[in-house]
Amino acid sequence: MAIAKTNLFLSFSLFLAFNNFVTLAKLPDYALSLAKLNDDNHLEYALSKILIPRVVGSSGHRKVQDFLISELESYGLTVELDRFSERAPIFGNLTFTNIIGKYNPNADEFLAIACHYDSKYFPNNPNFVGAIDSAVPCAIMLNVAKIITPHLSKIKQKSNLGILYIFFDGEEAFKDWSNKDSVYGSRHLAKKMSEKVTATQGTNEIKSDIDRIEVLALLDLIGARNSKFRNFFPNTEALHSLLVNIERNLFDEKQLEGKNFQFLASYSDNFVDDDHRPFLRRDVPILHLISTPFPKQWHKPSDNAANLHWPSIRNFNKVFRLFTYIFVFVHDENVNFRFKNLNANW
Ligand code: 1BN
Ligand code: ZN
Repeated sequence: MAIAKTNLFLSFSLFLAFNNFVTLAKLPDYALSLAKLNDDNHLEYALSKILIPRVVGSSGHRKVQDFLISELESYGLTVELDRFSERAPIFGNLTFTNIIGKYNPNADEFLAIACHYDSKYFPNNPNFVGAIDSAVPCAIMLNVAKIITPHLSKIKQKSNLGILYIFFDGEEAFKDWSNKDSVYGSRHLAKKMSEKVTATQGTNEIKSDIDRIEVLALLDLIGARNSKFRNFFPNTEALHSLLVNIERNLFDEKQLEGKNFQFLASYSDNFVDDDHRPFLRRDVPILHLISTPFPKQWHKPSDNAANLHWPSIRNFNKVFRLFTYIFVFVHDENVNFRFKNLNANW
């Protein structure tokens, strides 16, 4: 009980800390100048390299894997591969590879940002490219990492924080979505991270790698016209409202295209299964950035380049770039989103 109270108190103070920040009438200057640092050519280039059929085990999958690794390395991030084999329906034994780009790899705590890079297998459609699912989220993650990494080193951190850019493999079911036929990569990585225990610098506190994740922001189904991203978890509500606030501020500053607000200050208790499940089960706080209702092209051949809505992609990209940078900027040792979700239904 005492522990629960402490956690609740810490979460509440962080909530206030972020809310104090987000209630600022204007974005601070550092955020506004970061909003202007666009590299849309890179965003389009990254997407063009990922937007090919990339079913696990295929030549396209290997090409995308190589591209992600070489990009992350070129930004100066430390790249770790989590490679393993598992049996899957239809395909039998498959090799899966999670790719993790690390900023400040020896930090004590991490902001984790994730998406999946495999595309879904359709027996009747070998050309399926999964644009919103999830080539666009992968391209956004690369673009954010490329732009903010050189600027992060200029921040005088109040605490020892790193960033994990996680590209999960094998999110999609090969046959029918079930607990076993889905999220192959994230199940493996969550288990591995929970089994690796290390001592914290300075305090010598023993902690698993998974408990060092302060929040896992999972990006999925991004890039369709009129997308809406709601808040799914009460314990990360402050972070979701930071996104809402950044978007409104950028709109006021005329830094966004069009008038479609994508981040809705509304709560949904409809759990959407995805790569976060194995982390959630281990109490990792989650920010699930998936558009609901699902865009109409979800798991259809029309989930391709022709149906992407670029203003929405660029706007999401900019809001999320600022969110990532601000998280590091305002972060201090009191950050703790780990309190139990009430009324959990997963
Ligand atoms: C998201 C994108 N998902 C698969 N591709 C997860 C999911 C699976 C969501 C089944 C709803 C139902
Ligand atoms: Zn999918």
